[in-house]
Amino acid sequence: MERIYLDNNATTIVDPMVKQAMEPYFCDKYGNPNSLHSFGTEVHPDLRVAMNRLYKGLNAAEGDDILITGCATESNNTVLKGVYFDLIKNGEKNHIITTTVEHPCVANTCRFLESQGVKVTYLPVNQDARVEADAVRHAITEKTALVSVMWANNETGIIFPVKEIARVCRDEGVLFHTDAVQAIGKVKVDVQDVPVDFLSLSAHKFHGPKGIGALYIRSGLKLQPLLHGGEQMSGKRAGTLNTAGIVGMGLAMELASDNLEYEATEVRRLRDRLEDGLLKLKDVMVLGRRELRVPNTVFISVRGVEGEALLWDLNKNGIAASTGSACASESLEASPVITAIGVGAELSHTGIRLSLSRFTTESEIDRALKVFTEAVGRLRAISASY
Ligand code: C6P
Repeated sequence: MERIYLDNNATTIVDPMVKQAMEPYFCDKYGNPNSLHSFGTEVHPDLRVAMNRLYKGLNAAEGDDILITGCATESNNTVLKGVYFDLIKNGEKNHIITTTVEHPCVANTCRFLESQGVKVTYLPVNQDARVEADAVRHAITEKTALVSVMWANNETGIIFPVKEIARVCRDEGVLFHTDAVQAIGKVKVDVQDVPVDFLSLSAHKFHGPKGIGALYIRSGLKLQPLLHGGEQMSGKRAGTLNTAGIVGMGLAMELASDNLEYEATEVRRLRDRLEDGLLKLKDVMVLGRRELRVPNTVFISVRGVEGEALLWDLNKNGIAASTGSACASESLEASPVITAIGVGAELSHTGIRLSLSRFTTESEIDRALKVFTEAVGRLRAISASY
């Protein structure tokens, strides 16, 4: 049976060009970039190319920093804990503002910081499933050290008004961090246009490899390192550099930028085709207005059908989707994001996230639609609540 992958917000296929570009760094150019001999130094030009691609992809300025990390989870931890050690622990400030719909690597780090005495405000989302800049402005006090609001939500695909929020933070003299994991490769992410102070990303969400991410840090800002050790990355993040990963992430970033137009037109067209087809089913609800979402994501609640049951049926018939974020897939609780959006208890367990990529084809969408429709019919026929 042909399998169809519609879970690209969990992870993406590595672009074959990225895979090929990474290949030499395993058995040929395998030197440690910090070694002084030729095995180490021969990879320096390749790392420079990769770093330039990251700078270009984000439109970062020369003086800005891009720290290489192991993943976005590490990037987000670095910002939140770095700000805690730099500005909160022994300083005047004691307050962080975030939202109720962040990924667990922000939410749970905030909870940890609360256990250390930090005051955290979790801003609720409005009927559009977003947090507006005014709500951020009202929450800022003279004690606020940092605002952390995601660029786009991983479960709903909703894009947050990060440009306005960044401006508010600038006006108020508060640092602004955004988790842009689900925005890179889907919409333009430009750190000159959106004046963020810190921005997190993960390569495997935009057809790069797993185990490599980055943290953008605006020029002039410093953060306590999360990982202490050697002098790699000028001591800002210790640990031997993942040469293959950096090369792969650099190329993946360039390809993501090159494909933004395709994403905005063709991926969006396929997502809309899928969504329009799903909306023909009776008693379904799609979360969030289309124009506010990244082009690849649809989150749909199907009345009378448990999300897990639908996921199981879809998987049995070759369709890979998810009920929410992959890292919470073992929990039978309703997703905190979906609960925060306030769809009501009846619908909170019925959601399915379908997420496309530039590798998704029209025939895959048509087959997925057919399988989904049949699965809903089967499950509703045996549902006690429908
Ligand atoms: N979300 C999902 O299914 P890592 O695992 O560190 O590469 O990325 C973490 C992460 C951080 N922020 C956002 C907005 C994310 O979506 C993710 C990963 C996946 O939604 C896996 S849980």
